Amino acid sequence: MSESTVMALPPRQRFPGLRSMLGWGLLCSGSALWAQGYLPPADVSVVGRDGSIRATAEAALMGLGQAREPGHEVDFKLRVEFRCGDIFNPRTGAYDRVWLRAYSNASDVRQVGSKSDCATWRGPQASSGSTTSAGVATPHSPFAAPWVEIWPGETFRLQLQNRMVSEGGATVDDSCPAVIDDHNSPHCFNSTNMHFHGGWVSPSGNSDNVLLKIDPGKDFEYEYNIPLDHPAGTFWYHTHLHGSTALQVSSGMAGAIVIRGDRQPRKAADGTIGGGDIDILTVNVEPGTGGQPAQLGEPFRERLALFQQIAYACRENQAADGAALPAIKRDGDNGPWVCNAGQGRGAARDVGGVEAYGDQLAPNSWVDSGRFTGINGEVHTVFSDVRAGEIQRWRLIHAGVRDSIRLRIVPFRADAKPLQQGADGVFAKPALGGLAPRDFASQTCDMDHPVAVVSIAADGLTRRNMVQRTDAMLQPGYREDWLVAFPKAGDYCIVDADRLLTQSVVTPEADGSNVVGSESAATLGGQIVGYIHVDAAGQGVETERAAALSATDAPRTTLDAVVDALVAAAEQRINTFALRDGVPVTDTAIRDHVVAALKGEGEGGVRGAIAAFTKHQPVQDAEITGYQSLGFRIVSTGAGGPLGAAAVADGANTRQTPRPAARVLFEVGEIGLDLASQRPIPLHSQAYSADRIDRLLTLGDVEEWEIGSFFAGHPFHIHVNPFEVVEVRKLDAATGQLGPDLSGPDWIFSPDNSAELNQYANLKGVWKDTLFLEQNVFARIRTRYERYIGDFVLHCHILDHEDNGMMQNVRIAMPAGDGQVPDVPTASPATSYRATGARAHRSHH
Ligand SMILES: [Cu+2]
Repeated sequence: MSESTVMALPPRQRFPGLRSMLGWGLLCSGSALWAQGYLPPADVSVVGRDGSIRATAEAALMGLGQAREPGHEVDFKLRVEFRCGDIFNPRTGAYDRVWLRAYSNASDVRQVGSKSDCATWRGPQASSGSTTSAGVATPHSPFAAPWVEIWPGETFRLQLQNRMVSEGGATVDDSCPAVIDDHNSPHCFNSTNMHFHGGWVSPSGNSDNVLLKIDPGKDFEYEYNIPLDHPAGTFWYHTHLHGSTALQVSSGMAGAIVIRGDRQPRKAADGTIGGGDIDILTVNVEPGTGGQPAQLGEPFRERLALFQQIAYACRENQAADGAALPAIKRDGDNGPWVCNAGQGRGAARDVGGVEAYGDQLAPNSWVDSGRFTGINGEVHTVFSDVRAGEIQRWRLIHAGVRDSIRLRIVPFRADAKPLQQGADGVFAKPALGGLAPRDFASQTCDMDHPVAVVSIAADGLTRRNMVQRTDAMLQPGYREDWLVAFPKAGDYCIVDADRLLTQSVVTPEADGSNVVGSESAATLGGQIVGYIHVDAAGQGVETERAAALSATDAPRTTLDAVVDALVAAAEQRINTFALRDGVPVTDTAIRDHVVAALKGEGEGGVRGAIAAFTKHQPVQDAEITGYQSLGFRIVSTGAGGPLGAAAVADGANTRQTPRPAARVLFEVGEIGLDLASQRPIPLHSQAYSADRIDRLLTLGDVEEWEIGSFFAGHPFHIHVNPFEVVEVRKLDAATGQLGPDLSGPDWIFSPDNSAELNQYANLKGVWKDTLFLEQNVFARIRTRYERYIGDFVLHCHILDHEDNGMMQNVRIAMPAGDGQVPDVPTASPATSYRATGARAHRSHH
């Protein structure tokens, strides 16, 4: 045995009491402390190990934060069915009735059997209003799926029961023809399947296999084996059947998967320290002295925010001549979508639904709708159970379809009316009172004084360095983990701040016709998406921290406050127990390394460095075995005119709408090089075919990909193996030159437009599974094809683009003895941008 072997912390189960014996924090198997001090997000239900959904107060009793032995199963039955419910409408201050495809706990009793019953249902409205007080769950909107918690080494067994049946109980789906002549036209709205987004699990068989189709009336049992070396972090699950993905996700069919971990950092043979779970540092170790201090030794309290765009619409009774579906009801000719609340004698209550692509899930549809991005199945959720000076971990998941979110937390304006808390402890949701959403936000929220937050993870994977920021640009599929400490008690807005259309998934139209109300053609956003009510600080460290953060003279930064807290945790909780020649000794090398890195005294000198808690090490040049390129584009066939106009017809090729003469195609291909102009051009670009393997990759290879977008912005997402962002550059359309690398640590603001931010800042070296590509942006990413073989997909995470064909089949195959993989029919020989001179092209910069 080498002289300085530092052992990982032995599993607690085999050495009971070891941790407390060595002073590594409080071991507590009793439930009372957990319940008192560590509430899981009060906003969602939780799937426990035995598969039951627990109300959130109960969930606190289930021992969150305690390691479990490998080999356990989280066994859960999830039903997909139409559900009746209510969604808050801030324009009216009332709730709109909806009938949506939704996930629900299979043990729940169905309350409403049909859409017509839903109209008259005296439903859960009274209790669906808030997700707030004291961790007591309210029976809330069903339009967010339960939060699943897993530990590495566990099996997540998920029985999916497809109970999406038509009004009479029939399993026949009239959107699902017996013979599907065009797989890239949305179809089969009542068929479904499941995807474990970001999970490093097998894509085959009963695991994360999105090529399966689960038809109405059928059950299927998924089995996800979470490997022991799976990173801990924030992941999610959602439906992923090509043809109905956007429609179902936009009905709320998405939920969070939180993988927990308590692994100590370890030293690899090459001396690299890594592989720890940041969770062991996100713990309160500094005692308070009374009041309601954070409980010693307990994890920072967590909040989960699953952002959704539920694009429900109510329709007129009669379809116009030639139209398959009646028009969407709206306020005036171009106002927001409306639903009749059915107040007054004889008035029929409208029931909203998500039933079409052409007018409901298209490039301009979300902005056109005037609907509001919701959180955890609700619109304008009020978060409470936050104290000033308390550090909380916020897990953010963009589970929406049709909008980007520039997320920012800002305080209420001094002259704004505070949130009103009812006798039941529930905060009332303010109504807009006739104001446009942007005007309401600017009258309520102090947009110019954002709360600084510290980002510790992107797409569930812990960053190498914590980053303090005020904004996160969340694109569909993205996740962010934040450590948040509010400087003062009071009310705060969660806003979607101003952002440029070009940075967004909303495709601009030249005349601005795809924006309504107070939105301008240049920018979107400026709206409230939720609220936070912050209570006074607890005693001790919380009071001190809040005072330091809110000091008028030289306030402390959030990053400094977080570094202090994590250093204190590291000093208590990083293992210093080692065996040297079989003899227990104290070895502080790893602890000292972690503390120095946090303080900015380690290699690189970056304050807040946490690379010891990352799984993925940077891909070195020498590792690279090959290259791939990928380009997204939207094209119009026939006399469709320029691409900008063509995009208007996006999604119109549904069963509801006669197919236009000029077909819009959503394609993925490679990046070629135009030799004359020396510019990147689309190569071998085509829409999805289920029968074609577009990329044949070899297990064990390490490749660099060049990925870009030739028209509109698209979030690139690939299943199974995440990728490292190496660089991001924008092509100057005028000169054909690539601009500077945008992925460095600098925010780059345009001097004349405050809405412009660089959404790629601080992404260099970050591992992700989804990366938004603005039009003409080209990124280099690197990835290792590790452990898993099988067929899976990559696609644009604007999910109606995916349904329309912006997807490829990928196969990772086992190499034969000669190192080659067996032949399969592939799209084309790979003659890529890189292979034809892209390196030279790049090297000009
Ligand atoms: Cu796209």
